[in-house]
Amino acid sequence: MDCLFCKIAQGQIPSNKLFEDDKILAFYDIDPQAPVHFLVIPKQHVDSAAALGEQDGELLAHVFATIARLCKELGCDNGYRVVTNVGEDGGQSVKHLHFHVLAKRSLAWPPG
Ligand code: IU
Repeated sequence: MDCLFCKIAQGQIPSNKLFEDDKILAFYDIDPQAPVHFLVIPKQHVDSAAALGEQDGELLAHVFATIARLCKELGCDNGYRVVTNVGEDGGQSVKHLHFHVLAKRSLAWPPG
C-alpha cells in the first residue's frame, strides 16, 4: 500500500519525531496550525477513526495517555485540542489514522 504515514512510521520518510514505541509515533506536523501542532499515528495502518472497533481500546488508551504526557512535557498547561478528521467532509487529507494535537494558542469553536 502506498501510504505516506506508513512510510513515516517505518522510517522510510523522515519526520520530526517527538516519541515512538512499537505501537505509535508522534511527530510534528509539517504545516503547523498552532505553536504546538503534532500528530500521533498508529504504526499499523488504519484508514481513519471510522475503521476503529472495540478491539482498539488499548491502542486508543495508549494514544491518549501519550498525548497527555507529551502535552505536559511541552508545557501545554493552558489546555490543548485533539482532533481526528474522517473522510472528505471531515477534512481528512491523509488516509492513515492520525490525531492532531494543537496547543499554545486559544482555539476557536466551532471549527470551519
Ligand atoms: P488531515 O487531518 O488528513 O488533513 O491532516 C493531515 C496532516 O498531515 C496535515 O496537517 C499536514 O500538514 C500533515 N502532513 C505532515 O505532517 N507531513 C506530511 O508529509 C504531509 C502532511 I503530505
